[in-house]
Amino acid sequence: MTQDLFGELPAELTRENLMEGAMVLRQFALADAGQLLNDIQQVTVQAPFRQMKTPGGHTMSVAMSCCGVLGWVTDSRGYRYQSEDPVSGRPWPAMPESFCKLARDAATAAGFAGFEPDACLINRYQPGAKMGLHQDKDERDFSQPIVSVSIGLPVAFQFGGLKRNDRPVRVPLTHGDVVVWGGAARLRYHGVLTLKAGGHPLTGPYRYNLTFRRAC
Ligand code: MD3
Ligand code: FE
Repeated sequence: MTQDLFGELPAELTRENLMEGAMVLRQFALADAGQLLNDIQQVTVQAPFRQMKTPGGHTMSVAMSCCGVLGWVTDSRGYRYQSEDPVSGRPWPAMPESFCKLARDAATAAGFAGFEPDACLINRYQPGAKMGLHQDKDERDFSQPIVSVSIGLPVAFQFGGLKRNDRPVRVPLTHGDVVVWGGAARLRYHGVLTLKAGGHPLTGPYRYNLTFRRAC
């Protein structure tokens, strides 16, 4: 039953240290995936998925929404966190309890007890969507970790170094996997390779990623 599209994945709950500060909790969110998807649906009724524009004028291939006190946005003015959804002008939807609990529990399991995210970015990848190598540095306090949750279709994640040119390693991320990035890993370059077409029993043609951050 468990996905094994990369042929070498552990089919159980395991913890692996990818690199200093980067902990992969395989299948940590598996039992919660249905609830998380329901809550993604609720959030995105209020704050629909949209493809934002980069400051350089390119439309992102990943569709995004946010929940929590702060949401991440990009437009011609730059990248930033803000408390209103620019599409509706209203505050972002509250972070569902299922999201908060998972983020806290995963952070604790990875050694970051006390993590209280104030921002959750919801990324939706369709076939062909990707995210180029970048750093997450729009947050105030880099001593706070980032928790990311993968739901639906598998993808190859790229995990690089502190310089854009450092050669990235490829890490398969599949349904239910959670990664906690903190400490020395927090400012590493990372990205997502192009999503291949497929069908997942819970998400159909999509991969979702929830990224929990302490933005301020
Ligand atoms: C490594 N999202 O939204 S999450 C992003 O799968 C983002 O949608 C990807 O990168 C996605 O900014 C990857 C994994 C991730 C998130 C933050 C990191 C990896 C990270 C911060 C530092 C190092
Ligand atoms: Fe990122």
